[in-house]
Amino acid sequence: MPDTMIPSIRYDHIGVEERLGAHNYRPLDVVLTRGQGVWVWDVDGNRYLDCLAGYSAVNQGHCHPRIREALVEQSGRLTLTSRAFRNDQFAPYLEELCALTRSHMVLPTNTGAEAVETAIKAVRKWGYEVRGVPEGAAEIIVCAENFHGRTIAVIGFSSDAETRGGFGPFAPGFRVVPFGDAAALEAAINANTVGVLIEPIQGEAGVIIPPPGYLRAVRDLCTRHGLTLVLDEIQTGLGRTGRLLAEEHEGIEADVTLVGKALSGGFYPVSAVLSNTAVLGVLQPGQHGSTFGGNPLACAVARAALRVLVEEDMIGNAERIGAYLAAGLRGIAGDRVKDVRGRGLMLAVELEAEAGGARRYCEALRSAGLLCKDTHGHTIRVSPPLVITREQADWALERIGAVLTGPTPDPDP
Ligand code: IF1
Repeated sequence: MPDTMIPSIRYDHIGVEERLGAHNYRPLDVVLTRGQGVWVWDVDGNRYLDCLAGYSAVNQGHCHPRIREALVEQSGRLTLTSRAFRNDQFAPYLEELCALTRSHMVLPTNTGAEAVETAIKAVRKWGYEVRGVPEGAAEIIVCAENFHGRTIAVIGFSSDAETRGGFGPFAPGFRVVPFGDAAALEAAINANTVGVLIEPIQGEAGVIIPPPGYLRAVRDLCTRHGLTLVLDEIQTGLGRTGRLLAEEHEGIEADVTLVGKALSGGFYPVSAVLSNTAVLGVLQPGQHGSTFGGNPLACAVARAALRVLVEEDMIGNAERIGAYLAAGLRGIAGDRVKDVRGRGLMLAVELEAEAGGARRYCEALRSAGLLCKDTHGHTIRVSPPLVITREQADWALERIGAVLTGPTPDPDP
């Protein structure tokens, strides 16, 4: 038994983390030590079904053996060259990613926010050089309740006080319109507008699906006005909603698509800016870059992450089990559930305000063996790895139903 398991000399993980770690999160008091597929185990040997999957970064399941093998193999050969030189993983990665996503060009990045920032730079530059917008006047339309990351430019157009409070001043050049309202978006278009940046489904806002036809209307508006449509698929992409990209539900194609999270297989930060038009073509040598972007280790991991996603039919499974799980959640009796939303395995259960807040139910779910995350006070995300089986979904539904129909849990201590 590892020494951290012997009570007499038990390591104080939580105490040390609280003392030495910045408090920019309030995690559940569970200390995880192992993960496999949909399951994770804490240091006391308790097993949990992971219903967050690293905010969709672990779509392929924890420690997927084929992705791990790619990481281990590449880590013994070549990990970082910088883009000052070329490496033998980059071109195959570009070919495979472009073929899968029908893209014409890729700019490799590392985190989601970095991909968003890179897209903002490229779309602005495209606006000046191709669309003829006066330098420095470019505007990008974004939606209220968006979440695109935590960098200064990105939080500057957030409408969430917790995300932006105390971090100003912010970058100009963004115009916020209500999500789901194509008329409001059209009214915001002017001579300086260069693009639109939106999530196909708003994740952090509580898995908000736009009205039918909205994304198609936004696509048509961008085409008609010659604007670049950037879809942030960092959370919705790579199988989460039961399609490779969430845009497929609406039968549209973005001009620029952002992917991240599950591109990593949950092993190593990888993101990418994909372009179906000349937008990325405006970037010339020396005008943009990053130390780790396109490194051979990231490429090897991402190639394996994409391969298993497709070869093991995780996307189809997300569609099938997501529909099954959503039906089961909608079947939960009692008066606490206000709404069940989602597509594929990007699901959310919104509770009535009278239920007392989602956090306390996440605490109770942890005691029942499920790890979920609350968002915006009253909503519980349900987004397990895409490898979840029907039996595991039944196991989860049984426990979610018991918690949501049982006695009101005590508030978080
Ligand atoms: C946190 C949220 C989810 C994203 C979309 C870009 C990014 C994210 C649609 C930036 C990242 C993460 C960040 C993490 C929690 C999580 C999150 F709650 F913050 F909003 F998933 F919904 N676009 N989302 O969802 O990607 O730079 O993090 O790699 O910041 O608390 P990143």
